[in-house]
Amino acid sequence: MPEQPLSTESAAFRAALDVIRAVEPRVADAIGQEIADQREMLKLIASENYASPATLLAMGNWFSDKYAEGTVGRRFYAGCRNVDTVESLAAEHAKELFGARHAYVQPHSGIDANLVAFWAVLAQRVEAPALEKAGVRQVNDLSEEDWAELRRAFGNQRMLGMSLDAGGHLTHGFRPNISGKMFDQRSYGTDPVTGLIDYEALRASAREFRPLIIVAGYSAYPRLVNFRIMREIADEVGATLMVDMAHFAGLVAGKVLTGDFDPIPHAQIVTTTTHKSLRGPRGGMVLCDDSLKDQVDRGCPMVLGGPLPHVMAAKAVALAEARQESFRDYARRIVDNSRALAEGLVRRGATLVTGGTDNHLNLIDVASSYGLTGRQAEAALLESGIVTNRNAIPADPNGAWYTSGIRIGTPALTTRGLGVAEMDEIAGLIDRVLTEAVPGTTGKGTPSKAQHALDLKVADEVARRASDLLTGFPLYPEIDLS
Ligand code: DSN
Repeated sequence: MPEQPLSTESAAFRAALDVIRAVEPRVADAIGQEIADQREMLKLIASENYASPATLLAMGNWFSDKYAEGTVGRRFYAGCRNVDTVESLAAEHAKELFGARHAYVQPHSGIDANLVAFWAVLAQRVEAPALEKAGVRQVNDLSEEDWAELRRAFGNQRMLGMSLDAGGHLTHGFRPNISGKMFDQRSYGTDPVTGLIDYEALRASAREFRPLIIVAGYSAYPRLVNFRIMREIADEVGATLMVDMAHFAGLVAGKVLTGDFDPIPHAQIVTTTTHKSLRGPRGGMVLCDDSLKDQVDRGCPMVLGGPLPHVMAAKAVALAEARQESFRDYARRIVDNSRALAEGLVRRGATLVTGGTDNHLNLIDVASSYGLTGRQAEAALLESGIVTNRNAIPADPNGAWYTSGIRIGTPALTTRGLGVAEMDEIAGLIDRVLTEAVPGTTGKGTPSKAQHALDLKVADEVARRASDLLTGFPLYPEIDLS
């Protein structure tokens, strides 16, 4: 057989690893091991994906060395013309892809994007009126007394966000996060029977609490959110609607979520990460209407350090990819796969929070289905070659650390090309492991929420089957590092 010519991608990554290996071989080895591990594992973490080689390569270059505080054409440093090019490209692609009026692509992560959004709203709704009242243009011109009053006002604002156990996110006003220290937060939950957001309860809570900001969006809610109703409620109580679409941005980009379920036409401000279902580099982004554009553009230096131009370059590449027709097909397949996984699990007797899914994720109630905590289930699945994460479920009897849920998502496996038939088989593998696993005991023989026991033979058989299944769907088939 004649030897296959080396692909461009293989040559590029091999050369990069050779250069790294010459300086610190252990780093090169760890990078090589990471792709080997990812190729072997059945990755069901709902917030992870596999970025394209072009996206990955766009991050490893000289842009990393450049400071570029400010915005396009208005930098605090000289020599930013190439950074301006990639930042403009990323923003243009984002605006076109999502139909947004304005895009700010500098946030380094989801929390950064949320902080930019919170402070943009605070600047618009709290700071601007205070400046106007004092008859000055900027905060440096305020008297000490007026400044002290404004700082008190910043610390005295309210936010309404989804509760953590209903699937909300720590950065939506919870105490361990800075957002909870900034805002007086109240949560909305889900209906105890259906598990769905109860919009009338939310409306009643908003009427009573009168928040400055209502945050919609989630990291573990398996259904759709009606952003038209959320905006109606926000308008009624004088709140700004902010949507954190980090988890489902890929479904918005791929036009699976449209109309009432597309946040862009309804929210004044939308944040996202770029690395989850959107399949870009690790990072964040803010989209907004014209009313908040100027405040959002002050994200750096307001809450961000200098932008990461190498990551903005990769965002531009990934967003260009997401504008291709094939991305719509990808987004549709994510949801088809998620539904197939749900059906396979329910058919085998598992209980899912809300009974199923409309998006990219499912939440298995492993306590009522299998008598396990989330932590035990997560460990048993990992032993069997299936990577998931534990997650609280509504009114979780095991609390936020051990939890009673396992969250599973399909963006990553869909990127590898797995389809609904494979999802049904994976549901069978998950069900087998969780049926066979039993709660363990502590060293003193008392029941443990952390330990579990699983027959090694079962774990091995499942891991082997998972690995065989993945062989038919190679990860990065164009990259050969051997
Ligand atoms: N870590 C992300 C997730 O897993 O949902 C959110 O921050």
